[in-house]
Amino acid sequence: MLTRNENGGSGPALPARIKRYRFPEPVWVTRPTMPPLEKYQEHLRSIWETRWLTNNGRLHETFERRLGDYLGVEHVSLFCNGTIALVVALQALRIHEGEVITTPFTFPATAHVLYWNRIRPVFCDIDETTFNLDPARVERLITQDTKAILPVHVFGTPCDTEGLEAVARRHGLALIYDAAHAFGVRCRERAIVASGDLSVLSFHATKLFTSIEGGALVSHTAAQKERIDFLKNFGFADEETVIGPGINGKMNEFQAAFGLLQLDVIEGEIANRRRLTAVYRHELAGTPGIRLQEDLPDVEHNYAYLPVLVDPDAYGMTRDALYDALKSLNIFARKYFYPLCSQFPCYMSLPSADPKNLPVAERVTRRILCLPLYGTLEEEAVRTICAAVRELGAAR
Ligand code: T4K
Repeated sequence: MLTRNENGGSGPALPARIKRYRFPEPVWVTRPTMPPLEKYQEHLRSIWETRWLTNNGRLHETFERRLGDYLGVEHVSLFCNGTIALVVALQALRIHEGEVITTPFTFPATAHVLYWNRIRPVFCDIDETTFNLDPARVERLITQDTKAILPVHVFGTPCDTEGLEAVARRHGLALIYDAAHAFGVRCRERAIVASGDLSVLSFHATKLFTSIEGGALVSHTAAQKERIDFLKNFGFADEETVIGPGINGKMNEFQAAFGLLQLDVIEGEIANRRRLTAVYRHELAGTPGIRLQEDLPDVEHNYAYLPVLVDPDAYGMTRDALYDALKSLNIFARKYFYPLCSQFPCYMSLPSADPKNLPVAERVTRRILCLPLYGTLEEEAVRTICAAVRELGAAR
């Protein structure tokens, strides 16, 4: 039964023994990794001295090079955010009409960039375990209007890149990965962002690796990178030559400075998240109706998110009721990604958006919940969150 909870929100009335798990301060789903303030101040001083604020400054140049080294890829272009990098990725491959097959189980940006490039999104169902596009289902949706496939490595779990590559090759389609969640992920010792024709990263404040706002586009050749770099700067090749209708997608020096410093702390952040993920897995193991993702063989995961699936029958409570109950305990889990992009008013009338075509995505979106995960989260806090999850289910 839904009642008003003690914060005034709607949610289940909580038994007294569960209220003891209430945190005095909000526990957010994520917190950014902050580099040492003094080091950022040093960069600020150099920006003040040089008065070089944006447009391929020294920090931008250094960050771009060091980022490529860290990721193990040769051609990287920095961007102001991941969304504009996706827009430019499509433009770089001259995809501005027809259809692109993508997942509905993602952040709105993935579908919206297609719309902004006048492309019709075709939503394809996902795999039950990875929550990523299923290559066999993708292949069944290909028509003569299909130009590309835009998969997402959702929550940092790698797509079936070999399967998708084979489909793309068989049908002569471009393959652009939305790798917004997949910073640092490696598959059989190879960077996941080296897959496909292009891969896009996001460095938003909520991401594992952040440059406040920011993103990057990984390409395969110097010529591709050059075209991308022109397109992100209004199409300028030089002061008097504009190669095409570009946009302003440049990363500024303040973002680049933040990103550079993140490179020094990212390994520690991933290690902390790996440790906390192990605690979650241990504490929630065997909880009826709660399923966590496992590590995949041959994959170096980045532990960017902690998604759990809530089976309401086995758990005794719906995902929404659990979300509300946790909120009243000051635990701010998030329903990433609910609703599906295919359910947004702007896309729901597309034939591919019919829920009948997307049974797995429809089930996952109603059951998914991302629990708090970030490097500075205390292990004790994770144990408390897990105890609350266990007891909430048992209490029903
Ligand atoms: N493709 C995919 C698959 C994506 O997930 C995203 C972005 C993109 C493309 C586009 O990339 P960008 O253009 O954004 O670079 C957040 C982010 O805004 C978004 O970048 C991200 N995906 C998405 C998954 O999450 P919200 O609306 O959930 O963020 P918000 O503001 O509610 O923040 C969540 C929590 O994070 C807060 O409760 C507290 C914490 N937080 C947040 C901010 C902004 C902080 O502690 N500090 C902060 O500065 O969308």
